[in-house]
Amino acid sequence: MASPKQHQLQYTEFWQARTGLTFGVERILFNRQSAYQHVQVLQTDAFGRMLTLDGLVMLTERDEFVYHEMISHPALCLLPRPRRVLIVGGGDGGTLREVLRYSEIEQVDLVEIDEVVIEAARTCFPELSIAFDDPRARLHVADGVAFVREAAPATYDLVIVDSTDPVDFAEGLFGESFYRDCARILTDDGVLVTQSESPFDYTFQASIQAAHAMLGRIFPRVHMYLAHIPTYPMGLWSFTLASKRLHPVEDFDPEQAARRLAPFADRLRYYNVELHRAAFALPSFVRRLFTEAPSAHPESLHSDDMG
Ligand code: AG3
Repeated sequence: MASPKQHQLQYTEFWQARTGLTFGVERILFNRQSAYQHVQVLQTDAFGRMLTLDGLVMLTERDEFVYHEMISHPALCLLPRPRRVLIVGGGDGGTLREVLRYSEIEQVDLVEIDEVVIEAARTCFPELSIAFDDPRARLHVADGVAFVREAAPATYDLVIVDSTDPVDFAEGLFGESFYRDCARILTDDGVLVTQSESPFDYTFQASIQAAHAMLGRIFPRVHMYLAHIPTYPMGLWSFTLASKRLHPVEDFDPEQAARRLAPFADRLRYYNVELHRAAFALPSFVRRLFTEAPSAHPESLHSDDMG
């Protein structure tokens, strides 16, 4: 009898002590300890190539489109005349690729702290890193917190924070002084979008609430929206859109958005005009994160209590 195919290598991102998502690994394509983090690219059996930073899944070939489309297009279709964009993080190039799809975008500054991430993308993800070669893209290998502190006021229509989880050196990208600098460098209609982890994950609920409260002290409008990302913890992911004036649903003009998307709509695989509204409709447990006090982790879910 033929023996079942066995993987010699597996990779697990642990979400909690012993719970996580495991990938079959065919080969290790890139493996480097940078000054900031452990950067790996793995060839997986089911999700294509996968980029990880310090053991956390950043993207896979198979589902990166969800994250990169959703961190970019809702804001770009909301804004009446987006011209200049700042991406903080995003050294893989995926967010940059989405922003540059719009011919009206004149300049995109991308500030990535870790040049090894850029090198991994150039080596293993040419379909993402090709965006770096666009003449409208300006790549800065620098600390995003310092970059926004030093940038001139009212420079950008959109700031996108495409960061890893709020740990270690990335923590500053989830802090109030950083958000204040983002508000300062945005134009009067400006919008800030950040990736904001999974609302399903107890460990991140408190940081989601804290970030929401901080942003609410700085921006008149703060809204969360959701997308399904199979390879991130819990598979349900959130983004936060903070805006100086525009309401992401009430001020959204579907006809303007459809016109804007028309030249490349057939290349998008997640975002569309109907989905825009749907993404801002939140499940009740997520809505309550913003109306109720942070709760302790429900200990009754712990396996020891199950007998
Ligand atoms: N940045 C957000 C990744 C967060 C994932 N967290 C996790 N796996 N625990 C992705 C960068 C893609 N441009």
